[in-house]
Amino acid sequence: MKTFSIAKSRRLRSTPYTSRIEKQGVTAYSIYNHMLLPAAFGSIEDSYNHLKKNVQVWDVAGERQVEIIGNDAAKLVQLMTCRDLSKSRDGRCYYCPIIDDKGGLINDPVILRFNINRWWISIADSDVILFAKGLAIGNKFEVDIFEPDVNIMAVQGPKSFKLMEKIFGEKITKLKFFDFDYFEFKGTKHLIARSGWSKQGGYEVYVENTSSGLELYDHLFDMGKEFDVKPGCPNLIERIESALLSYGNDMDNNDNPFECGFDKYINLDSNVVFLGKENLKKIQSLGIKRKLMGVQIDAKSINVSGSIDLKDENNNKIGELRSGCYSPYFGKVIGIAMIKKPFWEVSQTLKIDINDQTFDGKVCDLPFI
Ligand code: THG
Repeated sequence: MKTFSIAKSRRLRSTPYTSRIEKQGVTAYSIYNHMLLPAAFGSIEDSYNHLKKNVQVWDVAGERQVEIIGNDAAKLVQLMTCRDLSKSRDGRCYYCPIIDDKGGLINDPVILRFNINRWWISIADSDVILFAKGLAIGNKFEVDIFEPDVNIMAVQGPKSFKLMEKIFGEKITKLKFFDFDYFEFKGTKHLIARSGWSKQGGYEVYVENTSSGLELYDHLFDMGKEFDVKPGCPNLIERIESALLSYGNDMDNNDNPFECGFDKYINLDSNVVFLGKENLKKIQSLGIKRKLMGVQIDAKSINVSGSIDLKDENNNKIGELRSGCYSPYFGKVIGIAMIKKPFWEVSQTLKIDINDQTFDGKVCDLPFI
């Protein structure tokens, strides 16, 4: 098989950690917000087993920040999301679907509130900054919108708590899930949140001071030897088992937040103003015709690029698989699929062709575990 490499350029951005992870054995990249996002360090299954037991440091600088400051900052942030942020508070993160006027998903970021006039939108892979600027211009909002030089480093896994305590002291273990605060490392304050794109626990360091951040990166590996620290990255198997959705893979602008199971982040009853509200009300009253569900397939491997049709026994298409992997936990392939009504019922049987072979599967709830 021919192998290809990614041609780097200014348009395809490196991160401050790239030279380090290349020395540490990164074997695959994905591209996220026009930036390199490591996708593998050797075997994804080995990394998955390691992540569930130990601690890893991840270069997730591709999770870019869109900073919004100014007197209309709160108005603009609220205009973009169907989640009611009127009772949000400073120092907290909020997972929020961003939608357009039709109710189509634009992104599913984590939104950080510093104060009512300063927010960061920590984005998944789409150009939210352009959408935000368009809305601000059209509405003549008094805001500044820009991408600050912030490069997130995630520390994930059950031993992340001990490792971070060793460096930042006991105070960091008191940080609640989705809260953030500043913690000092050798005289430099770093914004740290208890969050991350795994369900194994951990932190995200929003590095603004790059040289101190790189020193911290190296220090994590020095101090982490006793916890078997390794470089890692968002892990396909772990994130599918945990049903952490990936924008662009599991859902995109053609899907609405009800179809994606975001019901608890949709507030149609409060009087907050956001784009697409009337259309979401319409969608809610008509009822959705498809939704994201889990599937389990009696196969030992799968490679999803694009999407793969799911069929019933009469070969009618009942949905499409959008992400999938072999799960060591279940001993079979699991995946995230958009399934048509009425086939979305748990235990609905299905067929799928993988590498010219047909396999049986069934629909199940998300998350798998
Ligand atoms: N961290 C930060 N930015 C990000 C991501 C991140 N931007 C891109 C991408 N990931 C956005 N997508 C998600 C998806 C899920 C979660 C976070 C970001 C997540 N969900 C929890 C869950 O589903 O259980 C918690 C949700 C909640 O309680 O509100 O953590 O990972 N900085």
